[in-house]
Amino acid sequence: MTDPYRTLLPAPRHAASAGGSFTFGSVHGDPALVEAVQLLLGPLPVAAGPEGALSVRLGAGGPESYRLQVSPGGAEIVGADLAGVRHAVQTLKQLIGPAAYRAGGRPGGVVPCGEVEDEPALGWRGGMLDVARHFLDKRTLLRYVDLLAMHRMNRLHLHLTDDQGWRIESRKYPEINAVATHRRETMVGRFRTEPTFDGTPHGGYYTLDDLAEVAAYAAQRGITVVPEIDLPGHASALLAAFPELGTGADEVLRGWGISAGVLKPIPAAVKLVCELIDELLTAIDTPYVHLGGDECVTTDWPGDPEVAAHMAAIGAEQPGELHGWFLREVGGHLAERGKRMVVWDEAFQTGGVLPDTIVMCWRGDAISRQAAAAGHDVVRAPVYPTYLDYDQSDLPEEPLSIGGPITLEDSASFAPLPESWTDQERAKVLGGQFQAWSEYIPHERHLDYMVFPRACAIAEAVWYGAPADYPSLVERLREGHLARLDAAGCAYRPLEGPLPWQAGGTGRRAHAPGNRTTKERWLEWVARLPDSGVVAKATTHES
Ligand code: TNX
Repeated sequence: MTDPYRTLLPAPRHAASAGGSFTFGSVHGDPALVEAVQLLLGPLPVAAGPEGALSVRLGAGGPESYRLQVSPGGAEIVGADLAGVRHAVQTLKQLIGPAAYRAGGRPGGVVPCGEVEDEPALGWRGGMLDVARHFLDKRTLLRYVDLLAMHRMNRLHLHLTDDQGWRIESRKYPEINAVATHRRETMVGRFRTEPTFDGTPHGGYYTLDDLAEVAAYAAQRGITVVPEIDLPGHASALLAAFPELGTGADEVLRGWGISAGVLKPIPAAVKLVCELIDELLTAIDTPYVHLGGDECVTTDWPGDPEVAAHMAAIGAEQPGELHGWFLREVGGHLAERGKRMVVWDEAFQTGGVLPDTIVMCWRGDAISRQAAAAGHDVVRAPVYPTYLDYDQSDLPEEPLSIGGPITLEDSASFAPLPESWTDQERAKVLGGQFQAWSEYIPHERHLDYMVFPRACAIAEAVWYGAPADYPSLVERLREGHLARLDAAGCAYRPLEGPLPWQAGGTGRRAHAPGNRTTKERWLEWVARLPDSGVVAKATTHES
């Protein structure tokens, strides 16, 4: 059997096996730490002393660091903090083997002897799930919390609203639940000119109680939920409930792309959004709220009398300034509640930021570096290679996706802290995350296929702050980690390619190689951005 200390993923900074093994069935330590261990390992009985038990305590070390020592007479976890203790338990589970991920077993197990010392390079390590384009059941979110925690990640970014659906209950405005949370039907395949639709309604939303449950479950596993309300663009769903507050949309969108459905940047819209955020914050206890700010079509704004009047009132000359104004207003509301706003990088260019705003950079290294150089904390989310909605290979069996490919090797090459940057710029990088946009990810099983194992590579890159060693990553997946994912019930993509039932076939899910975003097309587009005004986009991707 392969030495499990050699297949840990993310690979710890130091791991070494010794001979022999330790069989444990009890835990000892401070009650709060014992409780954290039991939550992750199951209801282990509490031992009177450390001998023969898994003992746990706090000790010195950097944030989230831990030491795990396993010898025949016992195992000891020393975490610098609660997060470090949890990471140690996740490492221990990997050492126990796949059985540790199966439900219904006895807590505890046999662990080979050895030691691990470990510490993350970056404090923001996460994944984004787009639950707006296709709704994911609450239980799926709970399962993704477990999958992220397994990879020692600590952020679950939920993209909760977009043109195609609003996924947050409002008790104050029930018309949102009634209207904004579902669409009549969904576009079939990829199109440019003449879309066809499936005729099947799609929708769903989380009650505030559901969101509170997900956030609490995540917090118990060391994961902070970062909710996103994407504004003022990507707002068609909200506008279906409040048409008077927007331009360019009157229904929850059925197709994809950049839509003209945007909120008017006026005080009445700010007021509504702040009320909705206050409701959301009753459910989710988080230091961060993501306000979106991406892909906003501002071309209809000057022609709208209310917007024009407001432009004049605040002395704005360009519609782009209103984009910044709107986000700063809502951001100020968040600041009053002690929350930091997070925005996509367009908002950095339009001035839609406050000094402590976190800029989540999706359009590549150059914009990330500019935001860091301007003194903003930055979260790295570059399309290439963290967008896991793109194909994983050029195999014709790959199912329909938005573009690609972004291979496992590409994801492993993710450099969150580029060497060409100055130390000061690198110091502004909080971390990075993968993105699972869901236009072409209709359900949980396909989400697993798209996200894993590329998320394993991203998890390793953000843990180290440097690209993963690809040959070693592949070896560890083959020799140990894929079996853990199997046991956890994760329907990942095998390294060789899709299983027969994961392939696109020749029907609606057929690979569409001629009609995709390729890396070349995407890089060309990004290169034109600095001169394009960015935030204003007059046309859509596809329609
Ligand atoms: C760009 S990234 C978007 C999303 C799409 C995604 C598809 C960003 C801030 N906007 O609306 O879903 O591309 O890959």
